Amino acid sequence: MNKVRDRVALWSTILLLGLAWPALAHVGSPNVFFEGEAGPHPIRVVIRPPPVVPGLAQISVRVKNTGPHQVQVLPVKWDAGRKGAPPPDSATLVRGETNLYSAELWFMTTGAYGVLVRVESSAGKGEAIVPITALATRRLVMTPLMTGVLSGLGLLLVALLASIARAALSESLLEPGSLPTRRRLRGGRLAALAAMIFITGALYGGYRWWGAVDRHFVSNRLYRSPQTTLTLSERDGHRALRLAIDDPRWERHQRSPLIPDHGKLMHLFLVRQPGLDVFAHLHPSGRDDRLFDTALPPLPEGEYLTFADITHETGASQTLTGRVRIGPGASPASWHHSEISPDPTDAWHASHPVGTGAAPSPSVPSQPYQVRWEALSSVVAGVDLSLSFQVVDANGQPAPLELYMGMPGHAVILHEDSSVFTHLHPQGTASMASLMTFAKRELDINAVRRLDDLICGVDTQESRVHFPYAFPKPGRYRVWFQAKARGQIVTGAFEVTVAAPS
Ligand SMILES: [Cu+2]
Repeated sequence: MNKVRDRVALWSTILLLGLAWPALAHVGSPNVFFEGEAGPHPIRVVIRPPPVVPGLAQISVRVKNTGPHQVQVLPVKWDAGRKGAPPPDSATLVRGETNLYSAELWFMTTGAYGVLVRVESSAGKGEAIVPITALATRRLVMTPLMTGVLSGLGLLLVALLASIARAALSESLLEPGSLPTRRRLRGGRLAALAAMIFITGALYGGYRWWGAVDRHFVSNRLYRSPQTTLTLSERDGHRALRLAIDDPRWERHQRSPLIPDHGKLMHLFLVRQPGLDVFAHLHPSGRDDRLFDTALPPLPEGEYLTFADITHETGASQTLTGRVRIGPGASPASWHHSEISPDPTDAWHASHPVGTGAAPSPSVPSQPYQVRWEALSSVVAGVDLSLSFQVVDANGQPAPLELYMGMPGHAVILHEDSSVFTHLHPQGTASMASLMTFAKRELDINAVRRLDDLICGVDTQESRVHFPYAFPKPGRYRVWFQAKARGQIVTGAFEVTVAAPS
């Protein structure tokens, strides 16, 4: 039986080592969306990460001007650069389409990648880079069928091995046609027994080894959102929130210097449970590389889920998850802090609980501007969409937008059961710090300048902001949009029910 277990263990190991899901900074939303330019070509790129690493990612590139185009894609590992990358793959035109190209790309190891997209046509040529972080996030279990088949084969092998040992001693030296003596027969049985003892020992060794490999994978290689602990403290009437990254895995493996995204080391989102009715977007400052403090706005009491977006200097980005209870009155001063002034880009918003459609609760800070979400005819999981928002004033007139942290707008998407969390920009799902890190490393200076213009110089007179996205699974979602109009941060909360694909 141990042989069976060993075969099972061996195959599990092979499958397990091969199985690694590239994931994003985001929670439960692995696909990467990018909207930008490759030279004179406006493009929209979707990368569907492979189920295994090494594995094939599906890449689709829609070029929004007339072709024919030549589209090439190339994955560039953050520490290897373009010189360490294989030759680029050509994307092929999808049948029945005039400007949609698709390709498959190998991701050989986990870590931060930039996917170079090169587009050439009679209009000229240009490149864009799309960051993606490949990480192992799932552990495969073997199906009962596979277990049965491998167990049967394993048993057969054990029986064959024992019979070979028996035959070797009792029959191998016999003349053709003669019978083994009684002594040889007994020797054969002893050999079979010795072989069984040897196999049992070997299988037990394999079983122990497998257990160690599995534990190492689970505790070191399998990616989980690093856990954080949040504590509240009040001193002299100032409430402050401290986020501590106290995941032992962070200490061991994931610690690498952070870089600011939109000028902030951390973007911390708080969402009240279970109604997802109160939303805050705060910017803690780092006290050291695992403690982050921020002033707390006057949020109503309740249980809050927290999502903290950070970007590493490798270009990899992560979302750290946690929860915190905000009490009704004063909180004890649990850690020492002097007055922490709120960041001017911090904002919070309250709306009706998701699914109720009730009137906004009275704690809503009054806003001189309103956000409108352009209705979508139908929203189906996995279908590419453009989420479009507009900010209007009290008279319904478009409000001129200013850049809010270097962007015309930000969108945050959360599934009702909090299994999906995404922070979007008009350029897509990538953190802008990742995008700029890869662009500066891999693109020429003109392309970097162009990207910079694109990110910071979007025409905001229209007061409309679009985000590329596809909801990863069916269910009810809350979507927040944030922008800045005449110096005021404007937040709008919406909900959408996403249907299962038919
Ligand atoms: Cu932020």
